Parts: sequence; C-alpha cells; structure tokens
Amino acid sequence: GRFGRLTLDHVAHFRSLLGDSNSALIDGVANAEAAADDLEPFNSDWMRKYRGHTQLVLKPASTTEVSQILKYCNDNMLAVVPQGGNTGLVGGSVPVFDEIVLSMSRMSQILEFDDVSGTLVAEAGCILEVADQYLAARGYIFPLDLGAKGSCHLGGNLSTNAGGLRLLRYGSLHGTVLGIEAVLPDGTVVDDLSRLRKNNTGYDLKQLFIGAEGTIGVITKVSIQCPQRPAAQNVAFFGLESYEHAQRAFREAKGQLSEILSAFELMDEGSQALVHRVTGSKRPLESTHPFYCLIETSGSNADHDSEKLSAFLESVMDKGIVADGTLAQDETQLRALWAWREGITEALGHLGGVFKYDVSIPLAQMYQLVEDTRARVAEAGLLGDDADGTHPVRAVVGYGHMGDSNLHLNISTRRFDPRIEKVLEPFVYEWIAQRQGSISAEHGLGLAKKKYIGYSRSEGMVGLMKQIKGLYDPRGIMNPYKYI
Ligand code: FAD
Ligand code: 2HG
Ligand code: ZN
Repeated sequence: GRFGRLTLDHVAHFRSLLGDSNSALIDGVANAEAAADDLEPFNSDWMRKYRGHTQLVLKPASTTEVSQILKYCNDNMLAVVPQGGNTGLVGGSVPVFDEIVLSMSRMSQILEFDDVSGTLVAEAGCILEVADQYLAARGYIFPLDLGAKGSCHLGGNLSTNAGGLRLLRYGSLHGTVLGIEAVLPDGTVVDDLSRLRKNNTGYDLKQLFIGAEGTIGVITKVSIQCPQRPAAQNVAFFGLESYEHAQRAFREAKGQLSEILSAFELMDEGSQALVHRVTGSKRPLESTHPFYCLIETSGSNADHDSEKLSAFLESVMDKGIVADGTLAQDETQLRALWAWREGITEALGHLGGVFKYDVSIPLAQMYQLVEDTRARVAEAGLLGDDADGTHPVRAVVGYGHMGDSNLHLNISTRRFDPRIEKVLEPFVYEWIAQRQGSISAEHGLGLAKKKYIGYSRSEGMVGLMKQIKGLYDPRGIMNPYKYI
C-alpha cells in the first residue's frame, strides 16, 4: 500500500537511463504475459520456496546507473530488491510482491589486483568462481568458498556475510573485506573502497553493509584481501561411530594439524544416504557409519602435509576415535570427496522441498538438535516418506561446518507442507534460544527468519538495528518486508 505502483512512465524513464535492450531491462509492465518467461528466474528463489511477482528487472552497468535508479525509486516510492546470483537460502533475494528487481549481473568486472599485497577489487556482480579462477592464475585464492560458487556474486556474498567451507582458516568477510563502494537509496555513492588493511579514522561503516542483505543500500564494488594460494591441499574423509567421537576428532585435528588445517566438516549418515540416492556415486568408505568428517589441509609443502595428515589418521584410528578413513590421492579424488559434503544442498534440492535451519550452537550440544527434531517429527507422525503423502517427511539430517559450531539441520520432504512447518517452528528456534545459539549462523534472515530475530537478539539490539535502517533508508524502499 505505501509504495508507488509501476507505470509505463516509470518504465520509459528507466529505458532512458539504461537503454532499450533486453539485456538492460526486462519489462512486464507493458505486457506481463509476453515477459513472463524472462521474469520467472528473477521471481523464484534457488529452493523454489519463495516466489515474487516483479514486473520489472533493471540491470545497471555502472555505479552511476545504480545511483540514478535508486534516486528515482526513492523519489517515487518504488520498492527495490537487489539481486546477485539468487542463490540465497532465506528468501531474501526475490520480491515478496511486485518490487523492482535490481540485478547486478552486468556489473561483473574485475577491476584491479595487486600481486604483492593480494588485494582484489571487483564489481559486485562478479561471480565468486570467476574471481577465484582469476586469482588462481596469479597464485592467490579467494578467502571464501561455497557450493554455490558457480552462480553467487561477490556482492551477494558480502550482503549475506557468507561463511562457507574455509571460514575456519581464512576468517569471516568482516575481517577480509578491506573496502566497499555502495549506493544509498537516495542515490548517494558511499566511497569506502579502501585497499588497505588498516584505517582507524572513525566508524567502520562498511561493516554495516556486510550482512545487511540489501536493506540499507546496494553494494557496487568490493575490495578484499586475498591470501596466497596454498601449494598443497590434502583431504581426508572418515567415518565415526558417534557425535562424541566427532568432537574428539576435531580436538585432535586442531592439535595435530594446527596451522595447516583449513576445513573440518561434519556429515551424518542420513545426509550421505540422500546424496548417494541422488548421485548414485560409489561411497568413499567400505561400510556406513553414523557420522563422517571431512578434513582439509592447506599448506606449502605437499609431502610434509600429507605425512602429517596420514600420521593424524593413523593416530585417531589407533586411539579408537575414527572407525575408518581414506585420503585423497590426487586432485580428482580430492574433488570427489568434497562432493560428498558440498553436494548435499543440491542433492536434497532434487528430492523435493527442504526445510532449512542454519544455526550456531555450542559444539557439545550441536547434534542433539537433529536428534530432538527427528524425534519430534516422528512423534507428530510425519516421518515416513510414503508416496501418498501421509508421512511427508523423508529424513531429518544434520551436517555443517563443525569447525565453526555451525550446523545445517535439513528436513527433506516430498513437498513444502504447512503441517511440517508447524511442527518445526517455533520449536527449533526455542531450542536454540535456550542454549544461547544463533538462529542464523551464515545464511541471514531474509524473509524466512525475519519474524524470529527475537530468538537471537534482544529488544534493545533490534531497536538499534531499526534506527540504522531508518537512517540509511528513511523511506523504507530497500528490500522491504525482510530482515527487521
Ligand atoms: P542473492 O541470493 O542474489 O542475494 C542474497 C541477499 O543479498 C539478498 O537479500 C539480496 O537482496 C542481497 N544482495 C545481493 N547482491 C547485493 C548487492 N550487490 N548489494 C546489496 N544487496 C545485495 N552460504 C554460506 O554462508 N555458506 C555456504 O557454505 C553456503 N553454501 C551454499 C550452497 C548452495 C548450493 C547454495 C544454493 C547456497 C549456499 N549458501 C551458502 C547461501 C549463500 O547466502 C549464497 O550462496 C551467497 O552468499 C549469496 O550470494 P548471491 O549472489 O546468490 O546473493
Ligand atoms: C552448506 O554449508 C551451505 O552447504 C548450505 O551453507 C546449507 O543447504 C544448507 O542447509
Ligand atoms: Zn554452510
């Protein structure tokens, strides 16, 4: 109600800014039916759980164009959803109603790289994998890696403060991002594109944009500190008899592998069985186990690192911590082992609807959430996976970034069903709040968790966040209905 309705005059104005081609603008205002197919990918999220009804997608090619678009939208009370690769998992990247989608896909250039300091500057629409390949050719690595790397944008990564598979080693984007350029809803360009690590002159405002999910402005450029690419990477995959054993293995890994440890990931048997069901790939170990861990090391000396990893595996097997394990012998095997972890999201997506809970919980209690949720779903009579849909839940599985106390609780179903959601929410959020966890470790709030923020943040904190939102976006046009 409080936003303006898009008219042909508005569209004509945007055409005058961006040009007439379909690569710059998709217009469904003039003829909704003719544009429906072109608009569809911008209206539907990665999980096909959230669906908007935008009639207009704008694809600016420069910061000036972003600024002109936002100023016009602000003046005319037109709501805007910034969109990167549209791989977000909380419904934040698609409209709720008919908000304009501002796609960053045409702002994808790598602008600068300093091969002494490792500083990369790129436009926000640059795809993560493209940036990483560019860096690989120069002996560097992007300090973030995740399963959606082939589609997600750097701007989207910053806006969600994505964590990914190697946060354990390279830290969060709050530490590695050196600067940003962003545009505020009134068209003001925020030039904070520092290339340096140190800058203690006033408030560090760029941090507000990291994890803001497009609610206070649009990130247009990114400057980030990239580490040297490790000369050697090794991967071990092992099976364990209990979650308690996984915790012991993590402690041993930190102690024995210390500086070369770059990932410690956990998967339960349920998650691996589903990946196997979808991919049909041969399982890495001879027999099944209740839990699996994937350990990656990144160092400068291949022989030294693989010796260390083999010694580690031998030691944890001798101590009875690990039941069985395997080491990747070459790059192909390394990728194949990673696929059992990285491929879970995609595999579950193929099987139907997935209820996702991306949570931080103190390690000692982390897997208990999966067990308690499974018991609850079973008690409610929903677990069973039968064809007629009487028991629509296929499996309750857990996996995630054990090294960061970050669990991904996934409930795989035949289709999204409100009966299941009722059993899961607010149960899961209450469970987490009782243990002082976070209801969103790395995916953000978006639409999915907006109303549950109070389980992880006090009223005072939410009040401060609302003040910030009001200051940066006083007319409330940026990604409305989401976040707070
Ligand atoms: P989008 O989905 O397009 O947008 C996400 C949010 O950011 C939206 O609110 C949008 O409005 C906003 N936004 C996008 N671009 C901008 C911009 N330039 N300026 C302002 N706001 C913007 N996340 C993790 O943290 N760790 C993982 O390991 C991980 N693995 C994943 C694996 C798969 C297979 C998938 C599908 C997702 C995964 N994710 C993971 C979710 C993660 O949030 C995204 O993959 C990624 O960070 C989002 O980038 P995107 O460009 O797709 O953003
Ligand atoms: C991962 O770690 C991603 O694989 C996605 O964060 C998790 O699908 C999920 O729940
Ligand atoms: Zn994750």
